[in-house]
This record gives sequence, structure tokens and C-alpha cells, in this order.
Amino acid sequence: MRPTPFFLPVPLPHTTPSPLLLLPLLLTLTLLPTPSQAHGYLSHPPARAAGPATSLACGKPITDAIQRDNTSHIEGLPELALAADSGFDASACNLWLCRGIQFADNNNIQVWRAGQTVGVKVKITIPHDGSANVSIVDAARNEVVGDMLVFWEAGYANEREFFAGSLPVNNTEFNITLPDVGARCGRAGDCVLQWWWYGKGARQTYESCVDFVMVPAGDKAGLDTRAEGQFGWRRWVGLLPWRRTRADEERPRKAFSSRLDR
Ligand SMILES: [Cu+2]
Repeated sequence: MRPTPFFLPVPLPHTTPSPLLLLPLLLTLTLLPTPSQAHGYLSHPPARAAGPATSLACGKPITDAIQRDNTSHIEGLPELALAADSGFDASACNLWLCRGIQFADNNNIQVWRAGQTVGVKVKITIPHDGSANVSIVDAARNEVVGDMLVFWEAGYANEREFFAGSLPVNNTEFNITLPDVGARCGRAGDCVLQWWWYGKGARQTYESCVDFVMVPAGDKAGLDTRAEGQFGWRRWVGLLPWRRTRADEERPRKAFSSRLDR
């Protein structure tokens, strides 16, 4: 047998193309929507992150995709449910509510009162001009409760402003004032605070959900006994200095989830 030549000389170009010629290509690559790597998430207050309950409801492929890229768009997820062994359970996983991420995976339940002002932060990594809103959503019906709390009809996450560094600050940092939704959102899991963004050029939807319970103003006893114990220690843990770091907010994974869940 003849030995296979192990080195095949490849002719090298005699000249390197000018970087200017590469510029259009680079710009195209930068601006093209990237299917598997996207776009934004609500970074504060802590939002739902996919975990074991999501894997059980939505299957492993979808859960893996969300864990790989917490800014991913919803439209890329349904195809991952198609395989016979995807583990997707349509009755338990609604991809259009919180991207299917399950309440049971969240150990960061906010305790809020009507009239309270809450600071919200959003992380946008790739812009797509579009519309957005932050609303309270009835989780059982996937229905906005009352009026949207913040609403951008158009011009949210505009590409040109983003790359020029002139994106309006209120796209990513703003306050909301909570209406009295105690009647519908009195138990954790009843409602979510949802950040919703649709990039119209990319035709992609991004969503993050914050879990909360609304208690009567100034009345701690409004929590039933089961919830009081549950939220009592969870809130206490939430106040520990090592629990709340900037890194934790920027990286919406649950650093201590397995410890807390057991
Ligand atoms: Cu994109």
C-alpha cells in the first residue's frame, strides 16, 4: 500500500485582500439574525430560569436550548418539540408563556404590594427594532391583567441607536408602579410580571417572566401560613449579601438552585 501523503501543499494567495474589501462581509455577518444566539432578557428582578421542572414539561432539547442561550427567541423553540422523543408535553409547556419555563423552577418569588415602585433592568445583547411591553400576565390564562405597565409601540431596541451607543436608557432601565392585582395575583404562580419584546425585522419574540405574589399593603399577615413559611425563608435567603451580586443579576442562572430546592 502506498502511504498517503500527509501534507498536501495548498497554494497560498499571493496577496492578502485589503481589510476594506472584507468590511461589507463583516457587516453582513454582524447584522444577520443569528438563529441560535440572540437577543435579550430581563435581568432584574430575577426572572425564571429553566431547570428540572421545565425539562419535565417541555423536554430536554428545548430546556437545553434555553439554558444554552437565555436570550433566545420563542419562534426557534417549537421545532425542537417535534421529535417523537423530545419529551415535550403540550399540556404542561406553553412556549408562548415565559418560553415554557416553569414556575416550579423559580426560587426567587418577589413579594410586592399595590402601589409599590419596582425598578426593572433589561439586558439587550443584539438589537432588533420593534415593540415591547412589560405587563402583569395571568399565568393560567396567558392574559394581560389590566393595562400594560410600560409600552413601546415601536422603536424599541433600535439597531442604529444600539450600535451608536444612543439607545434610550429607558429601553433597559425603567420603573414600574404596581397596580392592585391582589385579587388575581394573591398566590405565587397565579401571575407573572412579563417583559415581552418583538423584533419586527427578525420576526422574533423574546420573553422573560418574574414570579411574584401581591400581598395587601402593609399587611404581612396577608400571606397564608403555607406561603408565609415558604416565602419567609426564601426572602431571608434573598437578603444575604452573597446571594445578591451583580454577577448573579447579569447571569440569570440560579447559582444556588440545587441547594435551595432540596
Ligand atoms: Cu437577531
